[in-house]
Formats: sequence, C-alpha cells, structure tokens
Amino acid sequence: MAFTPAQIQQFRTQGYLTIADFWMKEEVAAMQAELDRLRRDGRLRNVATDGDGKTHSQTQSNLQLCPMSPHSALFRALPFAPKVIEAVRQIIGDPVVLHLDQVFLKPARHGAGTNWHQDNAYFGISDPLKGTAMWTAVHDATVANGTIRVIPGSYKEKLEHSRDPQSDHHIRCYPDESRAVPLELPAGGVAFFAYGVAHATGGNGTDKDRAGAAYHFLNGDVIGADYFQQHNPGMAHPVLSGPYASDGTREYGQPIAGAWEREVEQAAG
Ligand SMILES: O=C(O)CCC(=O)C(=O)O
Repeated sequence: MAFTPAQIQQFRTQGYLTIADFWMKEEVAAMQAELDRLRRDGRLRNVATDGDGKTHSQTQSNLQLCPMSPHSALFRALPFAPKVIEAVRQIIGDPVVLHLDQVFLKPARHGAGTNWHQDNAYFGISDPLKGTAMWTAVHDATVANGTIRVIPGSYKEKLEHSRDPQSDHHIRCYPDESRAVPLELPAGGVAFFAYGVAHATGGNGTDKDRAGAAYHFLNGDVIGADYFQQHNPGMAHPVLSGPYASDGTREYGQPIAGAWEREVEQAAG
C-alpha cells in the first residue's frame, strides 16, 4: 500500500484523495453481511428529523451506528488491517490513533443525507490536515444514491456551524455548494478527507440501500493527554502506529493482528 507522490500532494493541497479498489471483493462482502446483521439486530438508529432537530422523521431515514467497534468484531478489526494503517500513516504521519468509527446507512427510496460539515468543528484539532476520515463505500456510491461530496481546499477555512435541523444531534455549515465535487466510488472504494474538509452526503431515492463506513484517525502528536476525556470518551482509541502501538493489547486487552483477515474469511464461510 503506497500512495504516489501526486496522491499525497493532492491530500496536502485539496484535503482529500480517493482509491477506487482499496478493499477486495471478499472484504466488501464481509462488511455488507456484517452491516445487515447489525441492522437486523436493531443496532442502527434513525437520526433524521423533520426540520426541528428533534422530531424523528417517519418518512426519511439516516441510519447511524456510532461507534460500531463495541458491537462488531469485524468493524473493530478493520482499522488494524495493515493496509489501513499504512495508508493513514502516509497521509497524516505517525503516531496514528483511531479516533472514531461509525456507519451511515441510507435505505432505498427514503435514505436521508448527512448535511455539510467539517469534522474539525466537532474535533477541534490544531492542524486540520493532521486528522483524516476514511470513508468506505460499502455499496456502490453514485451521485444518484447520494455519494459523499467534498469542497476541495476547504480545510483552509473555518466555517461557521449551527445545529442541523434535519438530524437529532449533528451540526452543519452552509458552504458554497457550487465548489462541491462528488466522489463516486464502487463498493470497496475509499475516500480519505482531512478533518477540515467540508463534506456532505445526499438522499438515496434509488431502489437499493447505500452505506458508508467512516473511520476517523488523527496524529497523536497534535492532541494533549486529556483530549479523549473531552472528545468521544467511552470508546477505545487504539494507537495504531509509532512507538506506543501495541496491536490493540493496551486498549482491548488482546492482540488484534490477523483479526481482520480471520473475520473476513469467517464471513466467507
Ligand atoms: O456517510 C455519511 O452520510 C456521512 C459521513 C460523514 O459525514 C462523516 O463521517 O463525517
């Protein structure tokens, strides 16, 4: 897993990059099957509201599970996959720390988007290029089914955010959408975008579900020792690279190396 200098340059200047074939077919199938299970088990929650930020919509659905890792061995193992660690460290540098993991599922015909925001409006790190989302298209993600859009270079601006009236807990901003670039990806494709890059997804009116699994990683050197007491406490934040990486042992009490490959193989039966 090695990015070309041009890809790294694109991340540094535009704040994002995409890889269409990051995950293999079996890995995508495992993610899809696990997401189906989590949905069947009632783990996903509709966060879409009717315009007042409170009343849950009966007609629109933005199904979220955040974090996934306590509920799923597969999704807990995913950030330990060697190609994930290698990709992220090339983008933000060591030490890579997992910040958050979540999924948004947009059901067929009534899937709701996630409105414009910069992750750094939540996360508040000092350098908005030192944290990155890794957004996996769990199903083919197209303009028609509301794939993610980004505003290139927007990490240079700190946009004003307010409560999102279409979600029960999100905040949103209102950037100039004429600058937006849609990132169409086949299932298994990945978009990396920096904490400062404004992004949004759209509704899904097609006849197939679409989901995006979003992992957030930051460079541990840009945060203070008490950062995770204020930001996303109550979940593990494994150190994935650098001298303090322990292969999950420190954070989960057991080594995670090889777990991703095992989980994928198991899912394939
Ligand atoms: O997939 C989505 O709807 C939104 C993902 C997102 O905004 C994020 O992970 O920050």
